[in-house]
Amino acid sequence: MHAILSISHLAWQKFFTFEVFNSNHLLEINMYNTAQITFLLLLLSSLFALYGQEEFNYDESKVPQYSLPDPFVSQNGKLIRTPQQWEHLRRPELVKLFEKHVYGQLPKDFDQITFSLVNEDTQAMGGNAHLKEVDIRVERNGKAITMRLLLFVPQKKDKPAPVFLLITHRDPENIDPTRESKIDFWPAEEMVERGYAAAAFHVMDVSDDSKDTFTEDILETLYPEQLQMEDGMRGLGAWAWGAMRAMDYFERDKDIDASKAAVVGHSRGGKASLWTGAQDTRWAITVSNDSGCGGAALSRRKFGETIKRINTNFPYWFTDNFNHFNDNEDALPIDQHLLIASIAPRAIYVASASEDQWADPKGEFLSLKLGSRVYHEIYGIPINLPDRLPEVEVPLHKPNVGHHIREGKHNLELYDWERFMDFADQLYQRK
Ligand code: GTR
Repeated sequence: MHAILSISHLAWQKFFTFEVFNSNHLLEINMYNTAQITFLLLLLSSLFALYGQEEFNYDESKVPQYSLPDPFVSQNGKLIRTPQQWEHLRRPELVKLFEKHVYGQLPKDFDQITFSLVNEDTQAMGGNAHLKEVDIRVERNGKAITMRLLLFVPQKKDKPAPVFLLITHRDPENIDPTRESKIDFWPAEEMVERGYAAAAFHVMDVSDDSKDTFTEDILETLYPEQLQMEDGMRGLGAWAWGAMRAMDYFERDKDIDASKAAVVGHSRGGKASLWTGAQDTRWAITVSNDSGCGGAALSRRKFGETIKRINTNFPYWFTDNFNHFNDNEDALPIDQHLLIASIAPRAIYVASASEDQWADPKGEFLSLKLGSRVYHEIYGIPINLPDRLPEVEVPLHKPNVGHHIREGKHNLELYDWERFMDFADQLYQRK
């Protein structure tokens, strides 16, 4: 390494040997060094490629041997067979394990919550929807934060309406209440057309998606003690907390059928939606889109993004304890199939994109297949997912368990939403 650094030092010195001819503004690079520079760049890029291959595997044959914790055996070795045992023993213990090692605690206590309708339009979307912009103000120990919930309720369909809530970290333009911007990332018009209320909130209202500012809002204001704890709440947990406050509102709005509410998230939002669904049994459907590492994908496969990489790049998403599993996945007492299992028997939908290998579509499907055994073996819901990864754009819609792989890149698109709505139609027996 030292040798490489010395070569590179020399080369950079030469690279920057310019001769400037002020008179005619010509800049001339010392060409006799180009051969050495080219050699050096080639050397460096092959070193980076080597490192890349080592750290991020995209080769199925290089997935390590692994064994996964069993959903049906409790921590003290008890066999889990009945819904009673699942709901009172295994599921709570799994949620606790995810709190301790992955996402951190999710404090649910506060002193007061108030909802204010700050803007509405009963003729939104050309009369098809009732727009409500609601400020949700939460107070604890004399301090308060406010998050904004955006909601379009269909006007021309039966009410109360089932609802899809999107947790979003992307440009707020994606959830434009004026609808001057209509982006397929949140196709509110299509949802309304199909009789669903479209709801969304931006994560920056509860915890900014930035390592420098994520503590502002709920962490410093409402739950500062969490920041001192190794298993304290961090960014993803705060976003799940936000989704739960949106649910608090749905339960009070007579236009919304809160018993038919789906929480949806893309990528980092998908990790948060899974955590929401595992924590909060009020959600009828939990949807994860391209959630990958720390979301639906099995960590032990080490395919695409790894725990070490995600903790390094996004140190504010997971609780501090998650760092213990950097390059140490086998030591985890859980894997992500058990997060999916924790959502059972409520419905779960996992969506992937064919070109999104970073998020490991196969690992996401395996996790869904293994986690969804709970529906079958504990609740007797006939779900037995195939061994093979389903074909691209051949959705698999079983009772309570949905899956598809969209053709294309890492994104949330109209195709994905249409499948989520098909699945909800089937679950709620709507046309
Ligand atoms: C990536 C990150 C993923 C995923 C994604 C996203 O950079 O590595 O885990 O969350 O961002 O949120 O789009």
